[in-house]
Amino acid sequence: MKRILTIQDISCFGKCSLTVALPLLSAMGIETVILPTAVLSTHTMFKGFTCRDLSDELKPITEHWKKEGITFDAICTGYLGTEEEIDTVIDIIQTFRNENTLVFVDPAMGDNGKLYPAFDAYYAKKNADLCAVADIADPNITEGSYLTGLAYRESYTEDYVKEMLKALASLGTKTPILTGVALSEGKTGAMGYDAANDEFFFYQNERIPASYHGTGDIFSSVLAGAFVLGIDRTDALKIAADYTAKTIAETLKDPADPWYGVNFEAAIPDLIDSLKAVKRQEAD
Ligand code: PXL
Repeated sequence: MKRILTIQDISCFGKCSLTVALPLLSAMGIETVILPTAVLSTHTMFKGFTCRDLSDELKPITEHWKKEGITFDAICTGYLGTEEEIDTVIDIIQTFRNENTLVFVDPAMGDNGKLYPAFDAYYAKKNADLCAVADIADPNITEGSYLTGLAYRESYTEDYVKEMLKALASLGTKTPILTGVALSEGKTGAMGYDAANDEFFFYQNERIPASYHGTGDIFSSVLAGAFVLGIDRTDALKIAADYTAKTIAETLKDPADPWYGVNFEAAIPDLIDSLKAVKRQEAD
């Protein structure tokens, strides 16, 4: 069984970060080890959320793991809290990585041209250091623009996306993947760039005109899981994008759909079916 370490916060209520990563990766048949960086009452889109930073716990926890000889096939990071925490996480990655470890970074810090309320430009710059040690990093266009310094654009061409991917690769990320890439009317997709082979890859599906919190975390968890299972990169994008779309579609079925997160639970059987289908196809 593959074993993944996921490092991000626990927002107790709100369906994002660890409360989606753990169930989804487990459902994908991957042993999932969690390292909570902070515990919040809710995610930061609620007013008045509480937050207890757990940075001081990260070193003692990981030192214990090291003594126990615990290893990981992949290390994934998501929403982190502070610049110091990013430094600690980079240390943890360097301590546990070997030549076979997949390091997957989701530099979660903003959307729609803006950083989340807790972050500023210094935090964004620090995230670029984290992306520098990543095999795969999957920012959206907003995050990509903060990471690379390229101007944020709401409408853009394929050349802009490719330029941003190359700029992300020059930070050090081996395979950057930009999410929320809209290149045709009514579609949304993700484009990746394999810097070593100078190859782009792309998958898009129908854009559902609704936006919910936590879908970026869902996409990243499933994508990281698919890569760690050794699934081909374009199939991995398809599995993650189609599952994320399905979670939104399930949410929209409910007339009292909650704004704070999606009904990812109802779509888990679809995720498992799509994994089985890809494995059957790869076996043929
Ligand atoms: O979904 C990203 C995320 C994760 N964790 C916390 C957040 C957010 C986005 O706002 O607030 C605490």
